[in-house]
Amino acid sequence: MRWDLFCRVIDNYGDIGVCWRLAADLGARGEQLRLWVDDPSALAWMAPDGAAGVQVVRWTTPAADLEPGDVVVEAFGCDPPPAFVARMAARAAPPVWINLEYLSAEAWVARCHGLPSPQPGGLIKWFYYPGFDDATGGLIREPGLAAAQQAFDAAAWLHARGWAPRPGERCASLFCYDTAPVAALLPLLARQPTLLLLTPGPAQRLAHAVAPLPGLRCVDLPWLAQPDYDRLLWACGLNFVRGEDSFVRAIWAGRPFVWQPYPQHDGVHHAKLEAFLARWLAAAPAALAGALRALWQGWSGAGALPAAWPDAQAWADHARAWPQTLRAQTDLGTRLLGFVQGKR
Ligand code: TRH
Repeated sequence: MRWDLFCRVIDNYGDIGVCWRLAADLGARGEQLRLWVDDPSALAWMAPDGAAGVQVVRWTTPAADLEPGDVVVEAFGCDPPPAFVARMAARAAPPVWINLEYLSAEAWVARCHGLPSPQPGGLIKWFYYPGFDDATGGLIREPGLAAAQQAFDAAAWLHARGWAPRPGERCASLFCYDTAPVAALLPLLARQPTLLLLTPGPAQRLAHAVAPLPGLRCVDLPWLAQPDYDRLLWACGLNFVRGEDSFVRAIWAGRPFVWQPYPQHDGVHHAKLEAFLARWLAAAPAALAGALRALWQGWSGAGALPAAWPDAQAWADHARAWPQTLRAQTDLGTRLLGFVQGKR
């Protein structure tokens, strides 16, 4: 099918990150996509090699005068241009129109996923919610992911980039918002010899504002292409991630991670955090669940960072085992293709 995927970059990199991830996944399955984006600048580092089947179109005002394809996806309610919508309505068989929403583990997501929203001109826009169970739109997980992870040589990859840990050092990565309590985290990490790989932006700014600590070696990373950022998550024994896309990729990495949800003024990120913690820790041993909950809450500003660190082995076991259930579910790309076929 021919797809038009609309993306407006509001802030940060998740809008384009999620859209690119989805476009590349669908393109690899033989779909033809136009990715409309108002600010494609981040793609220069995120996707320097492009992707099969994906054409990037600069979303200008007024927008390019192109004929809609078979499917229109607007990411995060970004409203395709009115003239484009008018052309959608004018087609004998209007495209299937999807509003791809933000990811949340909250229970209401299952109730809202797949609901229709009638639009002027007789069109219907369908709400598509990613999520963590079969009643939602699922999580992006491209078909080759598990095999690529299995074939990956972490030590060789880190060594080739000059980021190899010294003997006895654990390797950790940090990707966070400006609100993260990095100054309180670093002494906790320094209790064990640690190589901390800092992503550009807040992680580097905040870490460099802390005086050097014995036991902690900080290295600045450049922005990595998405496939290399994945490899970084697979290579590290501990990852701090944020937002939406890096969060999902850290789950698939099967390594211990700490998630910082995108901070929102109304505090709804705390509800998002609690909803995920409830799912993620439901089957975890009680001591581990308590320690992880306190750490994640402290990292997201719902309390102070606890002095006690979760048991490393129990955490590693949980991080490896938990995604197995999710892997047994159908991924988002497959579900979306089925959803669209069902609406055509
Ligand atoms: O950048 P983010 O904070 O994006 C956020 C969230 O999506 C949030 O939900 C949304 O409301 C807000 O944007 C507008 O975090 P996220 O979602 O992890 O996106 C970062 C993207 O950048 C992701 O696709 C991974 C990618 N990335 C790289 O490709 N290379 C890198 O070196 C790094 C650090 C990230």
